[in-house]
Amino acid sequence: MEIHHDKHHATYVANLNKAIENQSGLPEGNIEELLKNLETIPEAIRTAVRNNGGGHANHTLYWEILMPGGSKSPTGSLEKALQSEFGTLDKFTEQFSSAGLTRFGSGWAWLALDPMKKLKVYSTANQDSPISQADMPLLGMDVWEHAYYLKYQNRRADYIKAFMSVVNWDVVSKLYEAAMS
Ligand code: MN3
Repeated sequence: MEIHHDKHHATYVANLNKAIENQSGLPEGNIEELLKNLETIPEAIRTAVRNNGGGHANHTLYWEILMPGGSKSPTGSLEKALQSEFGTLDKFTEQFSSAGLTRFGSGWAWLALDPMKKLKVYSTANQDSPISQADMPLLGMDVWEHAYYLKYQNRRADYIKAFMSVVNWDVVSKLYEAAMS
């Protein structure tokens, strides 16, 4: 986790800053604005922004939603919404885990809220962010090998199980409630 944060995430930030320095006319504001408006970004740096900006945003969420000993399961309105969308919480976990397990190569599994406020589970390739497809990410699981290789080697399924056991659902529930209000 230290290497993941201090080396991998830091590299995305450094490369994003390098790509956008001295650029004018970029979407104003924060990283979300860049990712939401990729098509308006000059072609010469668009891929760098997509990869490194996505890398930064995705990892920022990843660190926020993980906490050993955090709230173990969703509560309140998120719990109800997950049950209504997926049937049961176990079915949601199954679908989310499977999205991560079946993503070929590098990418992320997501629980995201679409513009119609519907919960969705899917995966993206590389560092592509749900924000770039107008969705709001609530829970993101890094399934790049760098996320698990040192501890789990090729056993992505074991990493996914461990990941699900340290999700801090308080944070995910708060993101959901803020987005719904
Ligand atoms: Mn990573």
